[in-house]
Amino acid sequence: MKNIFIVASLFVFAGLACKSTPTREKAPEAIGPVPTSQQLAWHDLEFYWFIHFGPNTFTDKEWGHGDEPADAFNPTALDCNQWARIAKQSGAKGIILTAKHHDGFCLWPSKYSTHTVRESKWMNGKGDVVKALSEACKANGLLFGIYLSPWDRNHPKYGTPEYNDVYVNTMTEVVTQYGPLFEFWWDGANGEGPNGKKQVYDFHRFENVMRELVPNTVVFSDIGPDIRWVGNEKGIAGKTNWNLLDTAGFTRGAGAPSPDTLNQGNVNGKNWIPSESDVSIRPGWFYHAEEDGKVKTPEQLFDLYLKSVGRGSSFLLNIPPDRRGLIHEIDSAALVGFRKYREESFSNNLLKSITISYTESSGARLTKKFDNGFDAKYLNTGGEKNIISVIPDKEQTINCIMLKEYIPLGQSIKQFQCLLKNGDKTVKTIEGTTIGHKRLLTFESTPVTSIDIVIEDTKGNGLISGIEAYRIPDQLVEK
Ligand code: FUL
Repeated sequence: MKNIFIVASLFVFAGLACKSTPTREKAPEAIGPVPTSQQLAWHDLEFYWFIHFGPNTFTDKEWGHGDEPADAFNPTALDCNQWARIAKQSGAKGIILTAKHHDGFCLWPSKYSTHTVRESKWMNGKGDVVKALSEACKANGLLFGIYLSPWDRNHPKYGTPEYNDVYVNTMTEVVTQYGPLFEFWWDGANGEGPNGKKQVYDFHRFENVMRELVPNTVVFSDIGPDIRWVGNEKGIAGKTNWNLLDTAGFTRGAGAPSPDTLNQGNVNGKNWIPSESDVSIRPGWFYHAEEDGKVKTPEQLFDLYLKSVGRGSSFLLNIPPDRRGLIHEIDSAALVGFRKYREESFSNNLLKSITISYTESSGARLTKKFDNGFDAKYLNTGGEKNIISVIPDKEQTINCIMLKEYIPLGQSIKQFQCLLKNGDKTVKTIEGTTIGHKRLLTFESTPVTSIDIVIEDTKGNGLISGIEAYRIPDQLVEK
């Protein structure tokens, strides 16, 4: 009896094993470097502000010399809550403030400098812009970040080894007093100090201090460690944009890889260092009244959004407060328009009720139905040359496709096509290279009954984790 039971169990077990083996999906493996949890959270922010504010605002300079009197800094109606309110309304997720620019003036009363808000007449020397903005961000549900220029044209120690101590001390002050910080910005500009000397920065030490004090803060510089510069100040990422970068043999500033490499990343790069696309809403980084007529339009801002976020990068948009210490009305109107365009464009996903069929990693052709848009974690296609057919329940006229790749397991898609079909006919073919965090492709409005996404070339898995389509206002289609 016992033996019969054992034999019967074996049959059942063998039967189960046979049944499941041929169709079993292979769990995908990570391909190459993967993001840290902090980097992943940062990818999701997509759009946040830069604020350049300081003596330059009042002296009409872009690069102050460091010898401006502290009293030059004198906003008449500074209101960090107004900045944060407008940032929030614009849909930004955070603000990075120039706590110190190249002129060395500290927007907080640093113990390690004599060129600070404390030495100015503003609020009788009792003001602290860094504190005020960090509090305003918290109150408005925004993240806060700090730019602290290593180049300092004021500090007497600049150009000597002791300046590295000064930098570490000021960095320690801001990260411990005004956190939590989502991002910290190391500018690559490196010129001479007031003593005519150039500094040899101890970035190795700076990095260790950051990691020790604030391990959750992502650190930006031309070459990371966490986020890289996009290689231009126009806010434009490469159409091919790898989140990977080789940094061995390179240094920050002049020793960084070429702007082209920073723009596109390295296909087989050894480190996960995604790009951030920075640009100012005006020609300058600081406010200049004569640029009031040159504020970017909502259309231009939307175009930059497509060329940064839509290429898997992030959009760091600088909004410089004026001499009152307020965001100018013209800038805030442009931001309202930009927000409206994003809402109008992306609030109605036209691929809500869809059927998707694709070949999964075991080789089986699967069909899945979605009633409220594609919401699977990813399609485990196994990375073979694969056709993912997306069929909406009725014909849809679209001019924008949004794709996402499952980046927690790395970035692997090198080339893809979207075939827009009507009936059996392919009416339009859209070519693309990388996808990464997000890829927005825009084109002339086209009625479609299905879309074939063809993964042409990948380094491995090619895990698609987002598929949406939209009809955006025609004038916003990327030029
Ligand atoms: C550059 C600086 O020299 C500019 O003044 C500005 O701060 C920009 C964001 O980075 O390197």
